Amino acid sequence: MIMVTAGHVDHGKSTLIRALTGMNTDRLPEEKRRGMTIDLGYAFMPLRDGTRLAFIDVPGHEKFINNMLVGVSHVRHALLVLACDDGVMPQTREHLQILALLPLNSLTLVLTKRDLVDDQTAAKLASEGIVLLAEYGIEASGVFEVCANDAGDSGVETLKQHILDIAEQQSTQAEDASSFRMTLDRAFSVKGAGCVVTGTVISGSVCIGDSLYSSGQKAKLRVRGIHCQGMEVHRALSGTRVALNLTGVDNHRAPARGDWLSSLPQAELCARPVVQIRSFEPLTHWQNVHCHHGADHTLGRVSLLDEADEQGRYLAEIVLDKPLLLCQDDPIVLRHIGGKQTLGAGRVLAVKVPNRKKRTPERVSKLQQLAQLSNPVNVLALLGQSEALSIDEIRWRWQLTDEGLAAMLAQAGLTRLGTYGLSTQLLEQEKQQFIELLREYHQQHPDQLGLGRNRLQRMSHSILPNELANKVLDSLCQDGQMVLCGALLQLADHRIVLDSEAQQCWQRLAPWLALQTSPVWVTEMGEYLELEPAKLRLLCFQLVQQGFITAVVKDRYLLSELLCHYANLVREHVETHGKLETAEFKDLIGLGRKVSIQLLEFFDRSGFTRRKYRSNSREIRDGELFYSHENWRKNIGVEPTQDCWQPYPDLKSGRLTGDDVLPIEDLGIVENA
Ligand SMILES: Nc1nc2c(ncn2[C@@H]2O[C@H](COP(=O)(O)OP(=O)(O)OP(=O)(O)O)[C@@H](O)[C@H]2O)c(=O)[nH]1
Ligand SMILES: [Mg+2]
Repeated sequence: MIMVTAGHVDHGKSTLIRALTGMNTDRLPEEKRRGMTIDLGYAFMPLRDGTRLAFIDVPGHEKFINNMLVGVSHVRHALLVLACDDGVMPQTREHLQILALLPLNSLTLVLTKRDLVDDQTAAKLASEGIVLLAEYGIEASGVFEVCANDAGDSGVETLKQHILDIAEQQSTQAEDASSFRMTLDRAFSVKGAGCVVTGTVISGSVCIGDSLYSSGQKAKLRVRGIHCQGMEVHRALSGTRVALNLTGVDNHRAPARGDWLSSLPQAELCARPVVQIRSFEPLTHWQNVHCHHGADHTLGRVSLLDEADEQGRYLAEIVLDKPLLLCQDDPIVLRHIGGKQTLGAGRVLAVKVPNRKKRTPERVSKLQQLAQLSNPVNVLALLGQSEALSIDEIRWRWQLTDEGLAAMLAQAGLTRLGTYGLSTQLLEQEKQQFIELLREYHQQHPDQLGLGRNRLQRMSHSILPNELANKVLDSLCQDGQMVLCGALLQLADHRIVLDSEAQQCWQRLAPWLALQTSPVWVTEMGEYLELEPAKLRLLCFQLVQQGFITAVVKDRYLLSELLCHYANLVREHVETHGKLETAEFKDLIGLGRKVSIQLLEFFDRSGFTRRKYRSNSREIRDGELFYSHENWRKNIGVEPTQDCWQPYPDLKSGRLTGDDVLPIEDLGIVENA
């Protein structure tokens, strides 16, 4: 457990910590000389169970408020110190404001310098203090009067017992669900040990030997030693102060205050977080502010997304000068640009923001909904309804271990698909959308096999990222709702048909083609059928798609059946001779050299054969291709007839039926298929 002090300058914070722990928190020579705290000081007190409590002593002077902010970030227990002879002063109020913005578990009011005033003044101040706390909606867990200068003061002893009681109620059990994350407030070099960093463990735990990511370092750092609450340990848990001895530090850029250490790979820095701001005074749009996040600090501007609600809370995007490493619900304390007063604090709601349509009523209302939720499970469930979140993003935003991630996804009702998580409803909705689109497409283009994945995704304007959309389509294929035909997706019940005109042409063309000994040019086909070029092209396109004919080169076709026959010859030849020379192929098929080369190159392009490097011989690459296979009819969805058949290869390689087959509108270059 960690407890932080707060209060006006010279109100006796450091003296109180010394009385409680016997340790002097003012360690810098400058602090000793001036008799005031400048930077954070640390001290430890043994607890009843043998563990230790850490105190962070903060400076009270307004000039050092930045250091105070570093000290209080992520601390859950505070001692508000009020000097009896001085009363409530500006920094008492300011520190209290800052504490009020943080999710504190306990705040204890301590009236110091009790020896300097009478009972009546002390009683008056105590009630004043309680009223002040109430102004910020805080109830003190106890009010104590001490004279910290006096070694045997009973007030100090009573306070000590109170602190021990609070510590006893806090459980510091290891949270297996959260991964390690820590903000650095100091980094220095120790002779013989090397780099040592100190800070507060915000979540998870760290062990000796762990490798950690650092926001200020490229390489991972290894933990060589750990001091937790001032004692050497093997493992440190969240809610404690630790000093880590690290190895692997880049000498060009030593770790520094404001850096983050984490066991998860760190997410991208965020330059425009969306936050819910609780503010003490009205904010204006585009107001300049100081932003304090953990031990990090930057300037920013508040871009308001809505009006303040009854409790003075705004939704806003903060446009940061320097991007910060943020997680969900992280607090960002906002101070006036002049540095004179605290404005409020923002709670991070979103780290990825759209560039446009930021203030649409739907978006604002969704953010408002999000801001109402405090339980991370509910937040994730809400987000998962309208978007697919990457697993890495979920992991980082809520700092989850593998166990924590699985539990959180299950509780939020999210399905994991590949590297994404999304709600079951959203998944169903997307599946239905794909099916509907494909159905519509089949209705409009009954002569087409179907749509390529990318085209279907583009047409659906799917909110899913490509990778995830592919997974959804895969699962639709696995469920048997869609069928993958080459590279084209079609609904399982889709059957393509040749229109009656094409059917008639094909019936005339098929016997003629069967008589041709070599591939025919499209012009020859045109002369035979007496068809105008546009119609002929459409016919060829349909016939290629159905697998009746195949284009060896642009505008030159042969029956797919004949192609399979040639493929069989190649297969047999290579089986017996180990390779096939171009000249041998020419003799095998009994055609000219030019067309033989065209055929062989077609086989190469299809992945059936491979031409050996700097040689005229070929070997088989994928022997499965170009088999005349009975099953093709089922795949292609055309009822078997005597004169129609589709070689298996096209379905497998997808070369002729894939996305590279151009849509029917581009008929001019269709033959390229
Ligand atoms: N008489 C009396 N003097 C006290 C008591 N507590 C602190 N002082 C004196 O008050 C002065 C300031 O005390 P510090 O503990 O340095 O005050 P601080 O709040 O830490 O000050 P900053 O760190 O600069 O904000 C010192 O001279 C202390 O001796 C007390 O209970 N009684
Ligand atoms: Mg001090």
